[in-house]
Amino acid sequence: MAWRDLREYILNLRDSDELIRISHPVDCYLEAGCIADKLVKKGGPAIIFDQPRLANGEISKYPLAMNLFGTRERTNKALGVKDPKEIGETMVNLMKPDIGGILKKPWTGLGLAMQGMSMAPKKVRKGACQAVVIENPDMTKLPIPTTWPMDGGPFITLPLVVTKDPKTGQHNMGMYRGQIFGEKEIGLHWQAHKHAADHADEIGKENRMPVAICLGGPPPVMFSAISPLPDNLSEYEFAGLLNGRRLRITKCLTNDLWVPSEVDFVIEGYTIPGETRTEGPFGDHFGYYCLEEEYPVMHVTAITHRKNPTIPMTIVGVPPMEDGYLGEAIGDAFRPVLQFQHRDVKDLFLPLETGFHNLAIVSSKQRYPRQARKTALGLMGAGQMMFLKSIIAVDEDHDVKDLDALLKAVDYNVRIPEDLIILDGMVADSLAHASPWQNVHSKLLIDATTPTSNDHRANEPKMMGCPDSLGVSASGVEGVTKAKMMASSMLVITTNVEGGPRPESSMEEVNEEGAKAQREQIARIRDEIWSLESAKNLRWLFITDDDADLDEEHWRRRLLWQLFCRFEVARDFHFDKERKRVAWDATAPIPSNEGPLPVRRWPAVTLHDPEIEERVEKWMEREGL
Ligand SMILES: Cc1cc2nc3c(=O)[nH]c(=O)nc-3n(C[C@H](O)[C@H](O)[C@H](O)COP(=O)(O)O)c2cc1C
Ligand SMILES: [Mn+2]
Repeated sequence: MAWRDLREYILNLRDSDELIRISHPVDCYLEAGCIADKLVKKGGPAIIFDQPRLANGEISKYPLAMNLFGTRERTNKALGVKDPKEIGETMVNLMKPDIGGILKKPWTGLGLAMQGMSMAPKKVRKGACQAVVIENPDMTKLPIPTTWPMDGGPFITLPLVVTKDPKTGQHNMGMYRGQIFGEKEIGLHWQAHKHAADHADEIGKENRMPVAICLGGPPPVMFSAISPLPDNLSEYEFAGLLNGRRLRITKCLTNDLWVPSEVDFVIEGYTIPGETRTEGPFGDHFGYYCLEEEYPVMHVTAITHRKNPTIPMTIVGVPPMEDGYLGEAIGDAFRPVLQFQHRDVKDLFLPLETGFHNLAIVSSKQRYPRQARKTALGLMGAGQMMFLKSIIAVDEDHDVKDLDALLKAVDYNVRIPEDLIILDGMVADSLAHASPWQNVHSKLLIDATTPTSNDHRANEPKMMGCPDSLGVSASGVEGVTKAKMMASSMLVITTNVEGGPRPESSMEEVNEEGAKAQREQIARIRDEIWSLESAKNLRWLFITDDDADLDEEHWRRRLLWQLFCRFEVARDFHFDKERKRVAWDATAPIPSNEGPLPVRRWPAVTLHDPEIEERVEKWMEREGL
């Protein structure tokens, strides 16, 4: 079904018992976010705070909604699909009309044409979003949550940021968070690789750049803003396609941008080329606070809204979180498109535990030798997959979502060093705090496929594993807190790095002495384990901090997060002398410039304020949530 606006979706959630409303005051500062986090972790309902309390103690006039897309089912409902792959299949059909088929059965072509037509946005003179014009625009009056204790302030976490290409006039709508700096200033976190940053670069030094931030609106419009669309497809067209209904757009009052008419709020303004301000810290979806950086500032010139608006927001942090469901839906929706462009991709999975960009598992056709590697390399250059840190290629019939199967494939098939390909000095996500330089890191391709029968490596002898007793011997090594065999050639150990970064605080200053001691400690533990008699065939040694408990129920999910978020390929991946074994150091590193590669500031993990968390948990218990 097509959603006219956010209200219609919210009413639907209410009618299907997927929504709770809270009528007592709840603080936008930390409390609302904590409640939303607890709910999403339980697969709980969406929530509307009818009395969000602002920083100055006043109750905001506008309700705040959170967790609107916090389960797989709700995300599908918002998108109007049973499975997001339907979206990709429609796109592929539009990309390759089957002319022969259409000639035989012309009505099939009609459906396509209708879908194509729903893509063109429609200009309307007055949008619902302009029903009310706020007299003296003041961002601090909107219920915008501060979600984590060390955040630099309140952040708009579900903004639809509209800009236009200064040359072609084509509009772009991207979700880039906005930090509230004051009544009329908002930090705009568009990363260098994104379309809005491209527009900002092209505008030239003399001209102000018009910007609008929309909030709310029909869910498919919101989804469109996060979709990794090709450069030549506008989010407005895609929103029409998704919603099966042409997107209505309306001209802003104080600049010449056109914005979706049915959104709940529009914040209009401009940026001044060259003007930046320190943005952050912000607890982000890797489960860490994003490092502070310079970003442009938006100056607000008008705020308008529809009648009875709702402001939707989200909280991101240690996965699983709401954005994880959105990300999974993106993965499912765009897989058919990717497969259309990359014919060898059988399936692809980006586990939400690793923050998506840190790991992809791709199953590939492998008709000729090394085809899977070619596939994986192709993906690393495909759109936003440029941000990937590591990619594991597996056989065609491999279930990419099956973690046990993955461990088995790596254990049985990966020969070291032949099956490890390291690409140095590549594009990194701006959020990748483990990367040695901002926006630059190394990538790891692990080929875990079975060689084809015509590969010169086809008949290599089976590799040996280690005895189970290795786990016990490794626990005896000084400095090892716990050790566990993960597969016959894989061991994980945890350790405590004296003076190392702690989850609850960031480390801003370099500490060369501490960093050197850490490197020596890891090297010693690694070498002692490697020298154990039973470790001869230990191809993989994972080392991480002991804030991960290997005996805890969900230890594998936790480990996945820790191994991929605390690790930089070029710095933390070590081969033994014969290059037959590797150690993967995922201990949080102490900042330093004198090691083999720099470690920048190291951020804290997103953790709730303990007092607020306790209060929220008690309240939830009382409410039976
Ligand atoms: C909740 C959420 C928050 C996001 N925040 C940011 C952000 O602050 N900066 C950014 O560059 N991308 C952010 N993204 C990712 C972009 O929205 C995404 O890459 C989008 O495709 C960019 O659009 P563009 O290709 O038109 O630039 C966020 C995504 C989600 C789901
Ligand atoms: Mn775009």
